[in-house]
Amino acid sequence: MSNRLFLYKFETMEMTEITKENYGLKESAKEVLVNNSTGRFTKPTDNLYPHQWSWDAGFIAMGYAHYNQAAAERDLLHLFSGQWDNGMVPHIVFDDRGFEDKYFPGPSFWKTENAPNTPNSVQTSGICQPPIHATAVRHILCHAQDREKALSFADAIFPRIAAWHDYLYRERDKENDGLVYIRHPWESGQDNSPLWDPILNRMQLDPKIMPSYQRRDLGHVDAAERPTNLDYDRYIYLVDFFKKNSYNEESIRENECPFLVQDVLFNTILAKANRDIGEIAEAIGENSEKWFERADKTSRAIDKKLWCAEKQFYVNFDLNRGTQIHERVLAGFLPIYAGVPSKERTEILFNYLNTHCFCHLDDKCYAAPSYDRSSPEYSGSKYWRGPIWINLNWMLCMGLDRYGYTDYAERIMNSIIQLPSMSGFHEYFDPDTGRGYGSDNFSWTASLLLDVLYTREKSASN
Ligand code: 2M8
Repeated sequence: MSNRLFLYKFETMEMTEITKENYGLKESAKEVLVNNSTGRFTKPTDNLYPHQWSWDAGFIAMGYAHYNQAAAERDLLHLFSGQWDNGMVPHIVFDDRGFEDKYFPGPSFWKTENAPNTPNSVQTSGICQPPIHATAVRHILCHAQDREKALSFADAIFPRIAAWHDYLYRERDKENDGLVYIRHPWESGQDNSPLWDPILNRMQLDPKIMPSYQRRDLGHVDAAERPTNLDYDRYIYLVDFFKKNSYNEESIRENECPFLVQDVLFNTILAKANRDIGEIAEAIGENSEKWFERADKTSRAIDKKLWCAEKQFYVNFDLNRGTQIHERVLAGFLPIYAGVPSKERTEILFNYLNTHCFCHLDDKCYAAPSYDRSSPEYSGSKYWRGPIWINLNWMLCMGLDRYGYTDYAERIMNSIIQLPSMSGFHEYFDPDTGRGYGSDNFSWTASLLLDVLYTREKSASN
């Protein structure tokens, strides 16, 4: 452990106290997951998100993997029960109780049952989210309490994950450059990130064709912490556009989908997941070559097409305009999570991360905010426009560790422990005060905290 870890004092608690508190914290985190479990899957939180979300399921499995392998496997199998015939894993698998009064848009708005390719007995949304699932399955294999069972689970889910990745390369990489596109901000998982402002602002909506709808999220969380109504109009317009195109990828493209983006984070997660499915393939005696080749191809493409030489940062690419989108969001550092950049490029990135714009090691800030705090649009409490998100920081931590920036990685791990113990298991946190925002009892905040605690315990006992 580095000296800095011992020197660094949290605002309210020292490291020794954090260690003492770990047991209680672990039990509280497990309780969050127990309370969010429906018996068939674990929802992100009660009320605000009453269904199963795709990348949440992956992050939730990372925590379960250490102590409740059965729940990790159950959740992923439940998610894949909603997989479409074309391989797409939908971003929401709806609870069959519908909960239309709690969550919008629910199954009656998506109406995916009218589209070809959708599963018969499970209701789902018609878009996807970042493909973290192979990484979650590898995590289960690495931390299995019952290795035999984990191998047979991996064997069973392997063809489904393979079909999911095949879908992405077949349907979403039309330029065959190794980068897949997303077609809705929700597909990125970073819903109202400033990344999407230029495209959403360009969308002129015709009120005559806008469907009427009622937001439900504002009944659970303060409007100041959620996307605006203007954002929501665009989200819903896009869903309606997909529905009118029968969720057919080709016609969505041919009819000029206004939102087509090669997103850094989505492709980074895909590159890493390809490597992980390659390792799963090796563990179960399948051919791994194709997956490692895809990992390399996507990594090279991120490093080439999504690197902005002028800004010295990774940025998104707007396929409709044929231009990069220059926004300084935390996701721009995350190619380090998939081992994409060279050491030299990583040093450039680190020198920017380690400033007041994000979080300087000598500052009294918590983990890294989701958006450059020197930007005029930055807000410490508004959803994906500044607050700390535990999942992004967890990936950042893996990346920093991989390139040897261990002091910073430990600092982030400490914050992943500190923030929930100080403010509760919130969805996101203010980078300066550590105050929690959004929903409370949020599953991936709890599960990734559990992952950090168990991983630390294991490395201390080795
Ligand atoms: C948020 O997104 C959903 C739409 O998918 C919403 O606001 O209704 C995002 O934070 C997303 O990343 C997350 O997966 C989802 C559930 O936690 O909530």
